[in-house]
Amino acid sequence: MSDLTIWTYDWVPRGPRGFVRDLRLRWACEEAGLGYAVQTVPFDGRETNHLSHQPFGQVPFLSDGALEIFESGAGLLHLAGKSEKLMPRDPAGEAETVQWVIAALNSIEMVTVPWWFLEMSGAKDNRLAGWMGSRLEQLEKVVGEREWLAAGRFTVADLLMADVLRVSKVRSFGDRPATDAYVTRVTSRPAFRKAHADQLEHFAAADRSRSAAG
Ligand SMILES: N[C@@H](CCC(=O)N[C@@H](CS)C(=O)NCC(=O)O)C(=O)O
Repeated sequence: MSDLTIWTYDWVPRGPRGFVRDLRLRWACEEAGLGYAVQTVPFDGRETNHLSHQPFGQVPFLSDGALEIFESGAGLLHLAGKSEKLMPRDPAGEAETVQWVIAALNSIEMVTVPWWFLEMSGAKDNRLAGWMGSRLEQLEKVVGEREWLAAGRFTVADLLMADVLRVSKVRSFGDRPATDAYVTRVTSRPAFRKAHADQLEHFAAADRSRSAAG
């Protein structure tokens, strides 16, 4: 019996389904064969209703017994500490994995998310396009030269980078065949497919109970 609980929203609109970041933690647990439960906080009133668990009112957060961790990257590193399947144990392999986890968050997602928000807001001239293009081009070179980001094997860094990159608007921004192949390779893993299907089912079940409640 595991003490791991992944916390997500009780419901979200259709748009973000399949992309809510609890999927990162589900996916890591599936890869590692770690048992976990999923529990929810209300989506309505999220700005204020669970700030003691996630100070920005967001999800996911992870609990492991009495320990609680917010930020999906921190949750992933916590899970990686439990399983060599997510991160090698030799110092060089571990350092490389952590480095690429931070790069996924702080060099790539730090650009893709604000770029995506501007796109979604209908900005005609997205002023982040140049920055976004150069980061994605640099990454294209990296994944053109290696199959996995760190330690010559799948790690939690690939899980996170692929999750950042698989967003459809990001995928359709420019032609980057090595990155396309990389994202396809990582998201073809059975653990991703299960985590993705489970998240979709979680929110479909939420729809059903909302309509049953009238
Ligand atoms: N940096 C945070 C970002 C979390 C995040 O953006 N969560 C989204 C769902 S994927 C959310 O809760 N959005 C609702 C909101 O911001 O009000 C992490 O990686 O955990």
